[in-house]
Amino acid sequence: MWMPKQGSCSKITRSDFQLLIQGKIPAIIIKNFYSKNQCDEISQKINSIQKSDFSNTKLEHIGTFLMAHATKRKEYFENVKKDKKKRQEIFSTDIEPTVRIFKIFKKLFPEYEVSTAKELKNEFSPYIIRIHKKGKSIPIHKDNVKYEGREYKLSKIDSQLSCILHIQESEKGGELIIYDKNWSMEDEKFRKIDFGYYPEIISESNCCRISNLKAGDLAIINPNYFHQVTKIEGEAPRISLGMFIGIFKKYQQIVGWA
Ligand SMILES: O=C(O)CCC(=O)C(=O)O
Repeated sequence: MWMPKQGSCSKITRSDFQLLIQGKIPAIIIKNFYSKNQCDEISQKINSIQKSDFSNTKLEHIGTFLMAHATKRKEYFENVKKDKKKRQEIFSTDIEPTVRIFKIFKKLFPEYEVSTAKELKNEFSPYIIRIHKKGKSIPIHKDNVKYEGREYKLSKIDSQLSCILHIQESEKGGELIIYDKNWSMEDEKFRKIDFGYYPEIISESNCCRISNLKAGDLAIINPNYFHQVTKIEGEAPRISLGMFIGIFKKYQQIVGWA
């Protein structure tokens, strides 16, 4: 069975990450990475930012993400600087997500330097918060900065992981499905014009449906494996924080970005 490795931070080992990178397990799940109270505090701050944002009543995310700026480098780094104040409003220092998530990697990969990705003097976006309301789903897709981010030095990493911190769960739906299919170039013929891939791409693949994720849980996946999020049902939005992790073996560097 293709099953996630689940446990508290102290139960996760370096070899679990090797298994994830090799596609031998679909995910690493760390339950209660944040407490329910911490998630409530974060959700309230996100709600107040949403309410004060009169320009966009359908705010679906807070933060800047690289793949929306694959060819707009200057704009990307400018937006990242502008977002800083909002990030500080949402997270007090003791629950700052880069500090918490990087700590996992610092412990398991002590010979590696761990930080937010930088290019020259520019810092990448450290994470993105997604606020997905009723009816929203994320189609079958993969994330691969080596292919999609060729304009950035980040594309030279050896391996990419994706960390998803759940801040508020939806009442129903919003499940993460990971397919046992690693993207390769020839899969591009199944790519949709806007975003994602036609379902034929995974028609013969086993999958792992992760439906037990609650606020506070951290899911780590290998995003080069096709994955999707099912339609959100019920009134409560699904709020999650996403951060990619890149591993440069040669430089013994681990970097985070969104
Ligand atoms: O929110 C999730 O569970 C997965 C998000 C996602 O599709 C991604 O990080 O690429």
